[in-house]
Amino acid sequence: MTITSKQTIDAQHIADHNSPLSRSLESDYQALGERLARDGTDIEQLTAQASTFSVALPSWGLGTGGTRFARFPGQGEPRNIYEKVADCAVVQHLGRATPSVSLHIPWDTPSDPSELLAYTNDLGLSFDAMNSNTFQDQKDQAHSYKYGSLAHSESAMREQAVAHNIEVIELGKKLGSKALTVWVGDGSNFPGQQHFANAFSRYLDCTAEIYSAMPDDWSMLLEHKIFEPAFYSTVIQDWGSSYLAATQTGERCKCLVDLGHHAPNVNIEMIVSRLSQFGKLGGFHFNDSKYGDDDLDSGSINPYQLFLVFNELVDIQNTNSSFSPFYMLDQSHNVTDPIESLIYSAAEVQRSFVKALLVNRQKLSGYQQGNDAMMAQATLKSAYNLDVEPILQMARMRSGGAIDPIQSYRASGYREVCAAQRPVDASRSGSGIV
Ligand SMILES: [Mn+2]
Repeated sequence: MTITSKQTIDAQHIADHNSPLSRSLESDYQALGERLARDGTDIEQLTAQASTFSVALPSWGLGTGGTRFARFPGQGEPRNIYEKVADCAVVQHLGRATPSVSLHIPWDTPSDPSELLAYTNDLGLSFDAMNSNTFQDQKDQAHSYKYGSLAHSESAMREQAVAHNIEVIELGKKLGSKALTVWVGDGSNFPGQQHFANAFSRYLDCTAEIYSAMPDDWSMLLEHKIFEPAFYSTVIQDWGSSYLAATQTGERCKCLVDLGHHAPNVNIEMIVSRLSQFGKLGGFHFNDSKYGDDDLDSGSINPYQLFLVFNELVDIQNTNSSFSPFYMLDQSHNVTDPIESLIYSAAEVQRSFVKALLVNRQKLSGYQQGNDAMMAQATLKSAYNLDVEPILQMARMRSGGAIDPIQSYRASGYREVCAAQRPVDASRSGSGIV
């Protein structure tokens, strides 16, 4: 039995699993170190930087997701926020890149915040940005969000939505959070249904009210989305609307970019650059997609795009040391074990970060200045094409994580123990959920 009473992976299990793998890792690491040294790059410095990288886990990402058609629940799914945090701890203890949890309210509202905070800290985790929800109705809610929330035509709905966001801030203060992420489903399904400017004005008024309720050291993150649940127009549709809203609202109100919330083929890395150039890039939600807002695992479809996004983020970091956006995985795990997907995805995001660190920016700048398109793109590709897996493995092992976290997780028997301790909740097994 490798599960402790706190339902996590035993450190000894990880060490035992690492043991037979460490020799080949040392050898691979040395070979990569020699390869990098030829270009004047110190592998130890890269490994240290890889170790500092972190991305938050979404509290809703630990259960099995679904489409609008169906959801097929997995075994041993977490049934409450404590079990979700316990699963987050497993992801972190094995992968060592995900030390915080981003809570969704009211899906994961704790009855006793201080007890949840103590439990979470005890597992070595903290809380990241808080997420409000005014895109669906809750039981016994006075007013419906069917036709919107912060941009609703009626003041009663707007007031209710503002009050909810302020409650989320108050809860977040008790949990040590420093940011509120606001995404609204407001929009319209038919031309003429909604007056674009009036709806945006109502949204801005409400956002200002929420902003004024935030502590001085908090950030407000506005997440835009091109479509869904509204199909014709959304109030915060694109990065332009998001930038206008963030600028209007205040200095600590910034834009959050979710990889899946754009029209097909949009140049997301350029959006990253534009927003940061004007001090308005506040956060990022990582996932991947083939067709729309698919919420597939990060790097599973277009890893080069993920690299190009990090190429911009590293470039920004190099010129602005205070740049520290809120990073979170925002994925729906429909056919995989969510713990495995989150471990793997966090490593994919971390991999893109490390590869972006390898870009020879001096050379790139020279090629850009000289309009050498071929060599400029080849400079990016040479960083992208390098296999940095030994760096990720070494960073994990040195911080107590697993060299091969997925296999270590499978060998631990954690899911089997959860399956026995957490019977399937029949009420959550039928319809799909986004
Ligand atoms: Mn998102």
